[in-house]
Amino acid sequence: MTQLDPARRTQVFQALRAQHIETPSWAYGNSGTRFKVFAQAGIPRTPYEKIDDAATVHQLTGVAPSVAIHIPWDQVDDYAALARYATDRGIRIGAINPNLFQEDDYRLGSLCHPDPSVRRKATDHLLECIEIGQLTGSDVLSVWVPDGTNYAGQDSITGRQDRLHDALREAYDRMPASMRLLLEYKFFEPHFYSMDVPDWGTSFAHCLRLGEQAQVLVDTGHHAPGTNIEFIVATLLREGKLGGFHFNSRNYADDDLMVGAADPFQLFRILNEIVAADALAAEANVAFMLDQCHNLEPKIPAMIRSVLNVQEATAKALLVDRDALRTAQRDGDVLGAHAVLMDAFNTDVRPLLAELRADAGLDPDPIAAYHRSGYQQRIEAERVGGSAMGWGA
Ligand code: AOS
Ligand code: ZN
Ligand code: ZN
Ligand code: ZN
Repeated sequence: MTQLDPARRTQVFQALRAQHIETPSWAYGNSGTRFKVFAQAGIPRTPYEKIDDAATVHQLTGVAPSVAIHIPWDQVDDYAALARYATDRGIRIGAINPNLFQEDDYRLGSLCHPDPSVRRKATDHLLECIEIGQLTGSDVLSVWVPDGTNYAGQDSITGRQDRLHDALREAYDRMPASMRLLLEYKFFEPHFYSMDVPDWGTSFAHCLRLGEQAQVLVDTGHHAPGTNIEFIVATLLREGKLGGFHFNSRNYADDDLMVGAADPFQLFRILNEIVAADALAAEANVAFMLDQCHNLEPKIPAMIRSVLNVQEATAKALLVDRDALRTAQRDGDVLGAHAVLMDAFNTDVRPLLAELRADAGLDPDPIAAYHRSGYQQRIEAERVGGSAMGWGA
Protein backbone atom coordinates (compact mmCIF):
# COMPACT_ATOMS: atom_id res chain seq x y z
CA MET A 1 0.00 0.00 0.00
CA THR A 2 1.13 3.55 -0.67
CA GLN A 3 2.76 4.87 2.49
CA LEU A 4 0.82 7.83 3.82
CA ASP A 5 2.74 10.51 5.64
CA PRO A 6 1.41 11.04 9.17
CA ALA A 7 -0.40 14.29 8.41
CA ARG A 8 -2.21 12.74 5.41
CA ARG A 9 -3.00 9.67 7.44
CA THR A 10 -4.64 11.77 10.16
CA GLN A 11 -6.63 13.62 7.50
CA VAL A 12 -7.83 10.45 5.82
CA PHE A 13 -8.76 8.87 9.17
CA GLN A 14 -10.70 11.96 10.20
CA ALA A 15 -12.62 11.97 6.95
CA LEU A 16 -13.45 8.27 7.28
CA ARG A 17 -14.62 8.72 10.86
CA ALA A 18 -16.90 11.55 9.79
CA GLN A 19 -18.77 9.43 7.24
CA HIS A 20 -22.00 7.85 8.43
CA ILE A 21 -23.70 5.04 6.55
CA GLU A 22 -27.35 4.39 7.34
CA THR A 23 -28.76 0.87 7.15
CA PRO A 24 -32.39 0.12 6.18
CA SER A 25 -34.70 -1.69 8.62
CA TRP A 26 -36.30 -3.62 5.76
CA ALA A 27 -33.04 -5.33 4.84
CA TYR A 28 -33.02 -7.17 8.19
CA GLY A 29 -36.40 -8.80 7.52
CA ASN A 30 -37.19 -11.64 5.18
CA SER A 31 -37.34 -10.66 1.56
CA GLY A 32 -37.31 -12.29 -1.79
CA THR A 33 -38.11 -11.91 -5.42
CA ARG A 34 -41.57 -11.75 -6.91
CA PHE A 35 -41.28 -15.51 -7.24
CA LYS A 36 -40.38 -16.59 -3.73
CA VAL A 37 -39.38 -15.41 -0.28
CA PHE A 38 -36.81 -17.72 1.27
CA ALA A 39 -37.27 -17.36 5.00
CA GLN A 40 -34.13 -17.19 7.14
CA ALA A 41 -33.65 -18.23 10.75
CA GLY A 42 -33.29 -15.48 13.36
CA ILE A 43 -35.22 -12.84 11.42
CA PRO A 44 -36.54 -9.91 13.53
CA ARG A 45 -40.16 -10.23 14.64
CA THR A 46 -40.64 -6.58 15.55
CA PRO A 47 -39.24 -3.15 14.65
CA TYR A 48 -37.39 -3.31 17.97
CA GLU A 49 -35.52 -6.41 16.89
CA LYS A 50 -34.61 -4.75 13.60
CA ILE A 51 -33.07 -1.95 15.67
CA ASP A 52 -31.10 -4.57 17.63
CA ASP A 53 -29.65 -5.84 14.36
CA ALA A 54 -28.85 -2.37 13.06
CA ALA A 55 -27.17 -1.56 16.38
CA THR A 56 -25.06 -4.70 16.01
CA VAL A 57 -23.88 -3.56 12.58
CA HIS A 58 -22.93 -0.20 14.09
CA GLN A 59 -21.12 -1.74 17.05
CA LEU A 60 -18.96 -3.80 14.72
CA THR A 61 -18.29 -1.22 12.00
CA GLY A 62 -18.40 2.02 14.01
CA VAL A 63 -19.81 3.92 11.02
CA ALA A 64 -23.49 2.96 10.82
CA PRO A 65 -25.11 4.99 13.63
CA SER A 66 -28.63 5.23 12.21
CA VAL A 67 -31.37 3.04 10.78
CA ALA A 68 -33.99 4.05 8.22
CA ILE A 69 -37.52 2.95 9.01
CA HIS A 70 -40.45 2.22 6.76
CA ILE A 71 -44.06 2.99 7.58
CA PRO A 72 -46.20 0.90 8.04
CA TRP A 73 -43.67 -1.98 8.09
CA ASP A 74 -42.16 -0.49 11.27
CA GLN A 75 -45.39 0.77 12.74
CA VAL A 76 -45.45 0.93 16.57
CA ASP A 77 -47.77 2.51 19.13
CA ASP A 78 -45.12 4.70 20.67
CA TYR A 79 -42.56 6.19 18.28
CA ALA A 80 -40.78 8.19 20.95
CA ALA A 81 -40.21 4.89 22.77
CA LEU A 82 -38.85 3.35 19.57
CA ALA A 83 -36.41 6.24 19.25
CA ARG A 84 -35.35 5.86 22.90
CA TYR A 85 -34.85 2.15 22.34
CA ALA A 86 -32.50 2.99 19.45
CA THR A 87 -30.60 5.59 21.47
CA ASP A 88 -30.14 3.12 24.32
CA ARG A 89 -28.46 0.82 21.82
CA GLY A 90 -26.14 3.50 20.47
CA ILE A 91 -27.96 4.36 17.26
CA ARG A 92 -30.78 6.64 16.15
CA ILE A 93 -33.71 6.59 13.74
CA GLY A 94 -32.76 7.89 10.33
CA ALA A 95 -34.91 8.48 7.27
CA ILE A 96 -38.65 7.85 7.44
CA ASN A 97 -39.80 5.97 4.32
CA PRO A 98 -43.50 6.24 3.50
CA ASN A 99 -45.16 3.34 1.71
CA LEU A 100 -47.18 4.48 -1.30
CA PHE A 101 -47.33 1.15 -3.08
CA GLN A 102 -49.03 -1.55 -1.04
CA GLU A 103 -52.66 -0.52 -0.92
CA ASP A 104 -55.36 -1.68 -3.34
CA ASP A 105 -56.33 1.97 -3.74
CA TYR A 106 -52.97 2.69 -5.34
CA ARG A 107 -53.54 0.66 -8.49
CA LEU A 108 -53.47 3.81 -10.63
CA GLY A 109 -51.03 5.67 -8.45
CA SER A 110 -50.84 7.40 -5.09
CA LEU A 111 -49.87 11.09 -5.07
CA CYS A 112 -50.61 11.27 -8.82
CA HIS A 113 -53.82 9.21 -8.80
CA PRO A 114 -56.65 10.65 -10.94
CA ASP A 115 -59.07 10.39 -7.98
CA PRO A 116 -58.63 13.19 -5.42
CA SER A 117 -59.72 10.94 -2.53
CA VAL A 118 -56.86 8.54 -3.20
CA ARG A 119 -54.43 11.44 -3.45
CA ARG A 120 -55.79 12.69 -0.13
CA LYS A 121 -55.08 9.31 1.49
CA ALA A 122 -51.53 9.17 0.07
CA THR A 123 -50.79 12.76 1.07
CA ASP A 124 -52.13 12.11 4.57
CA HIS A 125 -49.69 9.21 4.79
CA LEU A 126 -46.83 11.63 4.04
CA LEU A 127 -48.11 13.95 6.76
CA GLU A 128 -48.26 11.01 9.17
CA CYS A 129 -44.65 10.16 8.30
CA ILE A 130 -43.58 13.74 8.98
CA GLU A 131 -45.18 13.46 12.42
CA ILE A 132 -43.39 10.16 13.01
CA GLY A 133 -40.18 11.90 11.97
CA GLN A 134 -40.80 14.55 14.63
CA LEU A 135 -41.56 11.93 17.28
CA THR A 136 -38.43 9.92 16.47
CA GLY A 137 -36.08 12.88 16.00
CA SER A 138 -35.57 12.06 12.34
CA ASP A 139 -34.61 14.81 9.93
CA VAL A 140 -35.25 13.04 6.62
CA LEU A 141 -38.50 12.19 4.86
CA SER A 142 -37.45 9.87 2.07
CA VAL A 143 -40.07 9.75 -0.66
CA TRP A 144 -40.17 7.20 -3.45
CA VAL A 145 -43.21 7.73 -5.67
CA PRO A 146 -44.04 4.39 -7.33
CA ASP A 147 -46.62 6.05 -9.60
CA GLY A 148 -46.77 5.82 -13.34
CA THR A 149 -48.72 4.39 -16.24
CA ASN A 150 -48.48 1.29 -18.38
CA TYR A 151 -49.93 2.53 -21.67
CA ALA A 152 -49.68 5.63 -23.76
CA GLY A 153 -52.81 7.67 -23.21
CA GLN A 154 -53.68 5.97 -19.93
CA ASP A 155 -53.49 9.30 -18.11
CA SER A 156 -52.26 12.82 -18.72
CA ILE A 157 -48.51 13.07 -18.19
CA THR A 158 -48.69 16.75 -17.25
CA GLY A 159 -51.84 16.31 -15.17
CA ARG A 160 -50.02 13.76 -13.08
CA GLN A 161 -47.07 16.12 -12.62
CA ASP A 162 -49.43 18.85 -11.41
CA ARG A 163 -51.05 16.50 -8.88
CA LEU A 164 -47.63 15.36 -7.72
CA HIS A 165 -46.53 18.92 -7.17
CA ASP A 166 -49.62 19.76 -5.14
CA ALA A 167 -49.18 16.74 -2.88
CA LEU A 168 -45.47 17.32 -2.34
CA ARG A 169 -46.13 21.01 -1.69
CA GLU A 170 -48.55 20.15 1.10
CA ALA A 171 -46.07 17.74 2.70
CA TYR A 172 -43.18 20.14 2.27
CA ASP A 173 -45.07 22.96 3.91
CA ARG A 174 -45.82 20.74 6.88
CA MET A 175 -42.19 19.81 7.55
CA PRO A 176 -40.31 21.46 10.41
CA ALA A 177 -37.28 23.53 9.39
CA SER A 178 -34.96 20.76 10.55
CA MET A 179 -36.41 18.20 8.13
CA ARG A 180 -35.53 17.52 4.51
CA LEU A 181 -37.67 15.88 1.85
CA LEU A 182 -35.55 13.63 -0.36
CA LEU A 183 -37.25 12.73 -3.62
CA GLU A 184 -36.10 9.45 -5.15
CA TYR A 185 -36.38 8.66 -8.86
CA LYS A 186 -36.60 5.38 -10.73
CA PHE A 187 -36.70 4.94 -14.49
CA PHE A 188 -39.18 2.05 -14.59
CA GLU A 189 -41.05 -0.36 -12.35
CA PRO A 190 -43.67 -0.90 -11.11
CA HIS A 191 -44.89 0.92 -14.24
CA PHE A 192 -43.55 0.33 -17.70
CA TYR A 193 -44.74 3.09 -20.01
CA SER A 194 -44.09 6.12 -17.82
CA MET A 195 -42.99 6.73 -14.27
CA ASP A 196 -43.98 10.01 -12.67
CA VAL A 197 -40.49 10.54 -11.23
CA PRO A 198 -38.33 8.59 -13.70
CA ASP A 199 -35.08 10.52 -13.54
CA TRP A 200 -32.99 13.04 -11.65
CA GLY A 201 -34.19 15.87 -13.88
CA THR A 202 -37.80 15.36 -12.84
CA SER A 203 -36.87 15.03 -9.20
CA PHE A 204 -34.65 18.11 -9.47
CA ALA A 205 -37.44 20.16 -11.07
CA HIS A 206 -39.86 19.26 -8.28
CA CYS A 207 -37.27 19.94 -5.60
CA LEU A 208 -36.43 23.34 -7.11
CA ARG A 209 -40.06 24.36 -7.00
CA LEU A 210 -40.53 23.10 -3.46
CA GLY A 211 -37.59 24.91 -1.92
CA GLU A 212 -34.30 24.45 -0.12
CA GLN A 213 -35.43 21.61 2.11
CA ALA A 214 -36.19 19.40 -0.89
CA GLN A 215 -33.34 17.51 -2.49
CA VAL A 216 -32.76 14.63 -4.89
CA LEU A 217 -32.12 11.09 -3.70
CA VAL A 218 -29.96 8.93 -5.97
CA ASP A 219 -30.63 5.19 -5.72
CA THR A 220 -27.73 3.58 -7.59
CA GLY A 221 -30.00 0.78 -8.81
CA HIS A 222 -32.52 3.06 -10.50
CA HIS A 223 -30.76 3.94 -13.74
CA ALA A 224 -30.71 2.60 -17.26
CA PRO A 225 -27.66 0.49 -18.10
CA GLY A 226 -24.64 2.60 -18.94
CA THR A 227 -25.85 5.73 -17.14
CA ASN A 228 -22.97 7.83 -15.84
CA ILE A 229 -24.17 8.14 -12.24
CA GLU A 230 -21.15 10.11 -11.05
CA PHE A 231 -22.00 12.81 -13.57
CA ILE A 232 -25.46 13.12 -12.01
CA VAL A 233 -23.86 13.21 -8.55
CA ALA A 234 -21.41 15.94 -9.56
CA THR A 235 -24.16 18.01 -11.13
CA LEU A 236 -26.47 17.74 -8.13
CA LEU A 237 -23.62 18.61 -5.77
CA ARG A 238 -22.90 21.78 -7.80
CA GLU A 239 -26.53 22.78 -7.45
CA GLY A 240 -26.72 21.98 -3.74
CA LYS A 241 -29.44 19.44 -4.53
CA LEU A 242 -27.82 16.11 -3.70
CA GLY A 243 -29.78 14.95 -0.69
CA GLY A 244 -28.36 11.49 -0.40
CA PHE A 245 -28.01 7.98 -1.73
CA HIS A 246 -29.68 4.65 -1.65
CA PHE A 247 -26.67 2.43 -2.30
CA ASN A 248 -27.04 -1.02 -3.78
CA SER A 249 -25.82 -3.02 -6.78
CA ARG A 250 -27.62 -3.69 -9.99
CA ASN A 251 -26.77 -6.01 -12.84
CA TYR A 252 -30.04 -5.82 -14.73
CA ALA A 253 -32.74 -3.72 -13.07
CA ASP A 254 -33.56 -2.75 -9.49
CA ASP A 255 -31.66 -5.79 -8.20
CA ASP A 256 -31.01 -4.34 -4.72
CA LEU A 257 -27.91 -6.46 -4.16
CA MET A 258 -25.07 -5.55 -1.81
CA VAL A 259 -23.46 -2.29 -2.85
CA GLY A 260 -20.06 -2.53 -4.53
CA ALA A 261 -20.67 -6.12 -5.58
CA ALA A 262 -21.59 -5.67 -9.24
CA ASP A 263 -19.36 -2.69 -10.00
CA PRO A 264 -16.93 -1.53 -7.29
CA PHE A 265 -15.34 0.87 -9.78
CA GLN A 266 -18.62 2.71 -10.23
CA LEU A 267 -18.97 3.06 -6.47
CA PHE A 268 -15.45 4.47 -6.33
CA ARG A 269 -16.20 6.96 -9.12
CA ILE A 270 -19.28 8.16 -7.25
CA LEU A 271 -17.37 8.60 -4.00
CA ASN A 272 -14.58 10.30 -5.89
CA GLU A 273 -17.05 13.07 -6.81
CA ILE A 274 -18.20 13.27 -3.19
CA VAL A 275 -14.65 13.63 -1.91
CA ALA A 276 -13.75 16.11 -4.66
CA ALA A 277 -16.69 18.26 -3.54
CA ASP A 278 -15.76 17.86 0.13
CA ALA A 279 -19.18 16.36 0.85
CA LEU A 280 -18.32 13.44 3.12
CA ALA A 281 -18.90 14.93 6.55
CA ALA A 282 -22.32 15.22 8.18
CA GLU A 283 -22.39 19.03 7.69
CA ALA A 284 -22.55 18.49 3.92
CA ASN A 285 -25.95 16.88 4.47
CA VAL A 286 -25.48 14.08 1.99
CA ALA A 287 -27.18 11.03 3.48
CA PHE A 288 -25.30 7.81 2.72
CA MET A 289 -28.02 5.21 3.04
CA LEU A 290 -28.12 1.60 1.98
CA ASP A 291 -31.22 0.30 0.25
CA GLN A 292 -30.75 -3.36 -0.29
CA CYS A 293 -32.94 -6.35 -0.19
CA HIS A 294 -30.57 -9.29 -0.32
CA ASN A 295 -32.32 -12.60 0.03
CA LEU A 296 -29.87 -15.49 -0.40
CA GLU A 297 -27.10 -14.51 1.99
CA PRO A 298 -27.49 -14.00 5.76
CA LYS A 299 -28.86 -10.56 6.58
CA ILE A 300 -26.44 -9.07 9.09
CA PRO A 301 -23.10 -10.14 7.60
CA ALA A 302 -24.33 -8.94 4.19
CA MET A 303 -25.22 -5.59 5.70
CA ILE A 304 -21.76 -5.36 7.27
CA ARG A 305 -20.23 -6.24 3.89
CA SER A 306 -22.12 -3.38 2.24
CA VAL A 307 -21.04 -0.90 4.90
CA LEU A 308 -17.43 -2.02 4.46
CA ASN A 309 -17.72 -1.76 0.66
CA VAL A 310 -18.85 1.87 0.92
CA GLN A 311 -16.05 2.55 3.38
CA GLU A 312 -13.45 0.94 1.12
CA ALA A 313 -14.58 2.94 -1.90
CA THR A 314 -14.49 6.09 0.24
CA ALA A 315 -10.97 5.35 1.46
CA LYS A 316 -9.79 4.88 -2.13
CA ALA A 317 -11.43 8.15 -3.14
CA LEU A 318 -9.62 9.88 -0.27
CA LEU A 319 -6.31 8.52 -1.55
CA VAL A 320 -6.65 10.17 -4.97
CA ASP A 321 -3.70 12.50 -5.36
CA ARG A 322 -5.70 15.68 -6.05
CA ASP A 323 -2.64 17.82 -6.89
CA ALA A 324 -1.32 15.30 -9.39
CA LEU A 325 -4.81 14.99 -10.85
CA ARG A 326 -5.20 18.75 -11.28
CA THR A 327 -1.79 19.04 -12.91
CA ALA A 328 -2.45 16.20 -15.33
CA GLN A 329 -5.87 17.62 -16.20
CA ARG A 330 -4.47 21.12 -16.77
CA ASP A 331 -1.70 19.72 -18.97
CA GLY A 332 -4.13 17.73 -21.03
CA ASP A 333 -2.39 14.54 -19.93
CA VAL A 334 -5.27 12.16 -20.54
CA LEU A 335 -3.44 8.99 -19.63
CA GLY A 336 -1.73 10.57 -16.64
CA ALA A 337 -4.98 11.90 -15.21
CA HIS A 338 -6.71 8.57 -15.63
CA ALA A 339 -3.72 6.82 -14.04
CA VAL A 340 -4.03 8.99 -10.92
CA LEU A 341 -7.57 7.72 -10.42
CA MET A 342 -6.62 4.12 -11.19
CA ASP A 343 -3.68 4.23 -8.76
CA ALA A 344 -6.08 5.11 -5.97
CA PHE A 345 -8.70 2.62 -7.08
CA ASN A 346 -6.14 -0.19 -7.27
CA THR A 347 -4.76 0.49 -3.80
CA ASP A 348 -5.56 -2.18 -1.24
CA VAL A 349 -7.08 -0.07 1.53
CA ARG A 350 -8.01 -2.99 3.74
CA PRO A 351 -4.89 -2.69 5.98
CA LEU A 352 -5.57 1.05 6.39
CA LEU A 353 -9.18 0.40 7.40
CA ALA A 354 -8.11 -2.35 9.77
CA GLU A 355 -5.84 0.21 11.44
CA LEU A 356 -8.66 2.76 11.57
CA ARG A 357 -10.87 0.24 13.38
CA ALA A 358 -8.12 -0.85 15.75
CA ASP A 359 -7.54 2.83 16.62
CA ALA A 360 -11.22 3.10 17.52
CA GLY A 361 -11.09 -0.02 19.68
CA LEU A 362 -12.99 -2.11 17.13
CA ASP A 363 -12.11 -5.51 15.75
CA PRO A 364 -10.18 -4.94 12.50
CA ASP A 365 -12.35 -7.54 10.77
CA PRO A 366 -16.05 -6.83 11.54
CA ILE A 367 -17.40 -9.86 9.68
CA ALA A 368 -15.13 -12.30 11.51
CA ALA A 369 -16.02 -10.51 14.74
CA TYR A 370 -19.71 -10.99 13.98
CA HIS A 371 -19.26 -14.72 13.43
CA ARG A 372 -17.29 -15.03 16.68
CA SER A 373 -19.78 -12.95 18.66
CA GLY A 374 -22.47 -15.64 18.96
CA TYR A 375 -25.13 -13.06 17.95
CA GLN A 376 -26.38 -15.14 15.02
CA GLN A 377 -26.77 -18.26 17.17
CA ARG A 378 -28.58 -16.22 19.82
CA ILE A 379 -31.14 -14.69 17.44
CA GLU A 380 -31.74 -18.02 15.74
CA ALA A 381 -32.52 -19.58 19.11
CA GLU A 382 -34.57 -16.67 20.45
CA ARG A 383 -36.52 -15.38 17.47
CA VAL A 384 -38.87 -18.12 16.62
CA GLY A 385 -41.52 -17.18 14.09
CA GLY A 386 -39.68 -14.27 12.45
CA SER A 387 -41.90 -12.87 9.75
CA ALA A 388 -41.61 -11.17 6.46
CA MET A 389 -42.34 -7.59 7.42
CA GLY A 390 -41.73 -5.82 4.22
CA TRP A 391 -41.21 -6.87 0.65
CA GLY A 392 -42.36 -10.41 1.28
CA ALA A 393 -45.29 -9.47 3.46
C1 AOS B 1 -37.88 1.32 -4.59
O1 AOS B 1 -37.50 0.81 -5.64
C2 AOS B 1 -37.05 2.28 -3.89
O2 AOS B 1 -35.70 1.93 -4.03
C3 AOS B 1 -37.34 2.57 -2.43
O3 AOS B 1 -36.41 3.44 -1.96
C4 AOS B 1 -37.19 1.48 -1.45
O4 AOS B 1 -36.65 0.32 -1.95
C5 AOS B 1 -38.44 1.25 -0.72
O5 AOS B 1 -39.01 2.45 -0.33
C6 AOS B 1 -38.21 0.39 0.50
O6 AOS B 1 -38.71 0.98 1.53
ZN1 ZN C 1 -34.31 3.17 -2.94
ZN1 ZN D 1 -35.39 0.58 -5.63
ZN1 ZN E 1 -32.93 -0.70 -5.54
